[in-house]
Amino acid sequence: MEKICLITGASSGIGKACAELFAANGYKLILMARREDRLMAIQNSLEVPCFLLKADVRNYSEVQAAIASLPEEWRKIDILINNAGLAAGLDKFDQGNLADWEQMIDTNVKGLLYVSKEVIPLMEKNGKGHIINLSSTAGKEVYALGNVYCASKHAVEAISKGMRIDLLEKNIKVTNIAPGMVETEFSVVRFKGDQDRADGVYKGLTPLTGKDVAQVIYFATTLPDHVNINDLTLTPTAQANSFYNIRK
Ligand code: 8X3
Repeated sequence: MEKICLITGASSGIGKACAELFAANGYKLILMARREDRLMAIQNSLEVPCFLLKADVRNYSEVQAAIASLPEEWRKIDILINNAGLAAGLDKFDQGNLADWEQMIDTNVKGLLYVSKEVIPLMEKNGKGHIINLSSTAGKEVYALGNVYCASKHAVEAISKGMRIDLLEKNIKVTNIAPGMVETEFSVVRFKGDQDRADGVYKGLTPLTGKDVAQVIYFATTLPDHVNINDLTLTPTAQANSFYNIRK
């Protein structure tokens, strides 16, 4: 039977890798992101039906309008991957940039809430659903200079736990996925385009790729109806947690 997966932040990184993997497994995709040109390029590269939603998850009215615009045949959403998120800056707390803080909290926390709020009623109507929330090892431990980014991912962890409890009666699975170092645009965005600094984050070790994370996410969706992965942390083999890794 045809299944539909909605992915936020689908234009790059883990989101794009999920789009490719779920498409390869026959899913129809609803791809949400701000960058429509990128979404169109992804759509053109995939061989499954895609519905594109140009929306900024930070803007509740945009999210509401986007989900409301889905035609009837696209409203039976089986899987929601709450992937949109970012880190902005790596500064001492007292030197933190207010715009960075707001961007992280608005995207990583409020964006996830907004999209979930609009999609859950569709899953409820469908009698089941699966929400995958992208947290991070930064949601497990707070590291130096990570302050607000770590806080936003700790919030994702709490939201995953809360959703799992409150959505029990709606038969909606909630899976929290916490990757460690993944080489995507993540660090380039965090360091505002400083590619050398971004490269330094992964120097001397083999980081995860978006595809690695997508494979784990996909696996979580292949389990029988009565089985759920609540929480899963994955890191490169060379990384133990936020604090310890080995570089050559
Ligand atoms: C990304 C992992 O270590 O940069 O969420 O916080 S880390």
